[in-house]
Amino acid sequence: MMPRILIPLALALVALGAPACGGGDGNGDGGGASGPVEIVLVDNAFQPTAITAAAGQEVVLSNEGQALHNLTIEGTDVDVDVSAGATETEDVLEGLAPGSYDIVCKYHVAEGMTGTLTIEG
Ligand SMILES: [Cu+2]
Repeated sequence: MMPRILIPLALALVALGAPACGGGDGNGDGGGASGPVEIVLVDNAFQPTAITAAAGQEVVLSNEGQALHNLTIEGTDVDVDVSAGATETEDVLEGLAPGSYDIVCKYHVAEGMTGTLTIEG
């Protein structure tokens, strides 16, 4: 009968489709609320610039640049510095209402280090 063949195949497909090992620019779209959302800070930009997260999802901030960077979420109290080379896990999204927010690095706004954060309801 078929199940003995189909079950390993299904597991293989799940493994291939898991976003955890890919990193980079696909975050938010398929991951649901499991695991943190990753934001990379470089000189001088957020990667990606458009970030989608679930309410309360943890955020991993990785500063891969040479300069001190920052995540400020406009209209909220969130204002987090990340030293050059540092990676920090933050629960800054807790308490944020679903919606769209502008994010900036307060040190490099003039250099265009801005983005958008969408909190899904
Ligand atoms: Cu910056």
